[in-house]
Amino acid sequence: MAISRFGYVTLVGEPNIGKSTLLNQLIGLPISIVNKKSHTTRRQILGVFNHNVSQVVMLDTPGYQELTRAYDYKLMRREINAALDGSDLILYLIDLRTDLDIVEKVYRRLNEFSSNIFIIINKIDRIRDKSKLLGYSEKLSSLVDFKKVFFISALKNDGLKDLKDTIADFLPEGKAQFNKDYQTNLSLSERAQEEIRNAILNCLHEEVPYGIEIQINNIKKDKDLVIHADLVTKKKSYKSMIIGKDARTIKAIGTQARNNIEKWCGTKCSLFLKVNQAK
Ligand SMILES: Nc1nc2c(ncn2[C@@H]2O[C@H](COP(=O)(O)OP(=O)(O)OP(=O)(O)O)[C@@H](O)[C@H]2O)c(=O)[nH]1
Ligand SMILES: [Mg+2]
Repeated sequence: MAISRFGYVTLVGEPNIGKSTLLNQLIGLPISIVNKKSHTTRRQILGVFNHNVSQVVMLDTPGYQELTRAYDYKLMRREINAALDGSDLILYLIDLRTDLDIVEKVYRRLNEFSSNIFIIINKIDRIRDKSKLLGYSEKLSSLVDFKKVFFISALKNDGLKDLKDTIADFLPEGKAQFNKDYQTNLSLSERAQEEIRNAILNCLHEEVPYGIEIQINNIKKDKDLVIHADLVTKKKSYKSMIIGKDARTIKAIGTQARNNIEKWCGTKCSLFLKVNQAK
């Protein structure tokens, strides 16, 4: 089908609400890493899909927080604002635990960028008593004037067909801007970096994962993929935690990241990780 509609759709919502899970489901590929810990997505990630007569450019963003003292949040807020700027449609993700006062505040901020806002209530697979959904959405309608509300489970792929159809119909008329095979703006090196970060989030805890910078020093793809990366931390104590007893932690990070990289690149991957302490 020829493409006659085109637009930018931005996913926004508090950390851990399921933005990256939804992006991956809509694109049909694990583009953006998903983790049970908060603050998984650190930068703007773009995924593209064609649906019916539309080409949809979807932007995943770091978790949006009204109140935070996190030292690097300014940077992430900049990423969120950059993604929101120029959106044709904003998908604001919440769940039944999201405080309605916060929804109202965030909604007002989003409105400064666009009045085209769909509210997406995610994780409905967790709600046994479905009547709660109705009560929540009634309260919501009395507070904010959104275009549409959807009840979905991004994890279970529930309600996504309707969402996808509605997004595709909603976008303005326009020509496709990307080749039909184009799926993401992340380079091979950036995707590898994301997988290493996800493995770090799984293998290390509390503040440690957030105090590690990943530098891809060399990436080469012939028949197989070969990656050399440094894990850089400012803290001496973190360095020994990353390595772990008998180098078990760094090995676990390497194995997990390598397996996931191999899943999407479809070839064997040799991954060499080195831990460095920044001066
Ligand atoms: N039960 C349930 N869990 C979900 C659903 N969607 C996402 N999750 C889980 O929620 C956690 C966070 O998902 P992410 O997609 O990483 O959330 P995010 O909003 O991108 O998080 P940040 O990048 O930290 O802002 C993961 O453990 C997901 O498996 C859902 O529909 N139902
Ligand atoms: Mg995310």
